[in-house]
Order: sequence, then C-alpha cells, then structure tokens
Amino acid sequence: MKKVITYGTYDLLHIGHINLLRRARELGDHLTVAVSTDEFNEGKGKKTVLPFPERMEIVKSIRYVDEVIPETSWEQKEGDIRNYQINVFTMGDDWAGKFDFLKPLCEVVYLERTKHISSTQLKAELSRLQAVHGVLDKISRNDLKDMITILDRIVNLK
Ligand code: C2G
Repeated sequence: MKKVITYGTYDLLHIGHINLLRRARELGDHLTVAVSTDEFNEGKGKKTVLPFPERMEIVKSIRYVDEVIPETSWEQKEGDIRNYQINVFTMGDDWAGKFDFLKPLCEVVYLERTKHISSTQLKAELSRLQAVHGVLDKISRNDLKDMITILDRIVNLK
C-alpha cells in the first residue's frame, strides 16, 4: 500500500483544500493528514476561526482522507514518515522546496496551489461583511429608505 501524508491548518475548509486533498490521495492508496493544533498555529502566527478538534473532525470526514493526526511541531515530519511508513510527502506549491530535506526518506511532491482562495481571504471577507452589518444595524429602516431614495435619484440623474 502506497501511503501519502500532508500537513496543514485546514481552517474554514474551501475548494483549495479539497483540490489538494483529492490530488494528494491520487498519489497513493492511503492519505494521512496532519492537522495543525491551535498551539502550533500560534507558533505559525495563524489565528484560526475553528478550534482544532472541529478542524480534525471536518478533515476526517472528507472522502479522500483515510487518517488524521495532530501536527504539533515543525520537527515531527521525519518521525511521522518513519512511524507511519509513508511513501509520499506532499504539500501545495506555496511550500515548494521547503521540505526537500525529506527526499532521502520518501518522495516529495508539491502540488499546484488553487488560485484566488485562501482561509485568510475568507476571514477578511467575513470581517468586511460584519463591518457592513454593524453599520446597517445602526441605521433605522426609515433612514435607510431615505438613503435608497436619494441614491436612486443620483443614479437616475438624466
Ligand atoms: N492550499 C492550496 N490552495 C489554496 C490554499 C491552500 O493548495 N488556495 C494547500 C496548501 O498549500 C497546503 C494545504 O492546502 O498544502 C493546507 O493549507 P493551510 O491550511 O493554509 O496549511 P498551512 O498553514 O500552509 O500549514 O507543516 C506545514 C504547515 O502545517 C502547513
């Protein structure tokens, strides 16, 4: 059995993650995903929206994933590759070259990253929407109607 491993935060799951996991699984017959713990993410300077147990459960429920383990440190990869008899290590190519030191232990594959989406972008979009809602909550319905009327007149100025 050809075993594959990949590592990541997997916060606010999106199509970029799914594309990665699908292609990672296609590299072998079994995919293990090491999901970053909240503590490890703090070390990465990443504040996640979803807590670690939920991110683990979500990743485990994906059809391409056979096993999930915690990622608690940068140094665990070599041990994981040995302990789980891994044949292929893979990551998105935003990490290209960063894990070549694993080449003596297993195949190292960098998969093309899905463009135009990231958990960071989704978080920024969510906070923008919250800001808009925050403003709208402070405006009465009548004031909002007046503003729409005024905007309508401006837009339809002949
Ligand atoms: N990814 C992708 N396309 C995107 C976003 C992410 O292919 N649009 C890939 C990343 O390259 C990574 C995986 O999805 O391989 C998980 O991405 P993150 O959750 O952002 O993981 P990251 O913070 O990069 O953690 O030890 C390695 C680290 O834990 C990687």
